[in-house]
Amino acid sequence: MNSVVFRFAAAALLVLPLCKGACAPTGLTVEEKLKLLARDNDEDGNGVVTTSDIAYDINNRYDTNNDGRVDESEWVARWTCGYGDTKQYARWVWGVLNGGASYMDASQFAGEPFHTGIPLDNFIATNRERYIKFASSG
Ligand SMILES: [Ca+2]
Ligand SMILES: [Ca+2]
Repeated sequence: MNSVVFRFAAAALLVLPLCKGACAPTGLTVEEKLKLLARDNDEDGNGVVTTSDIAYDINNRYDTNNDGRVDESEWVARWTCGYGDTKQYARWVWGVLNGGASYMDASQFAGEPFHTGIPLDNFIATNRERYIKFASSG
């Protein structure tokens, strides 16, 4: 193997775990979690959460077995690792968003409001309300 290819392969091995494996610290405040959610759900940074932002997030941060869809265990793994949330909260959000279905995939986010895009402030406000609602549900 020539040294350029070797260095590229070595760099890829270093970066890969950071893409799917690096976890947020536990004990983040809600506002800190919301900043991470904003970053992860507006991949292109244009201030709007769109179908393509969500597809990127699902494919690169949730679908760890690369079968094109997200199951509850992948969802829970992402929320506990990515945001330091509890499994209980992750499962609750899964239920809120997925309505009892077994899988989630990017096609579910192809229509409105994601087609036009959700302003990031609204997206964050919705997620803030979920944290508050869950905390108050005991
Ligand atoms: Ca965007
Ligand atoms: Ca999957």
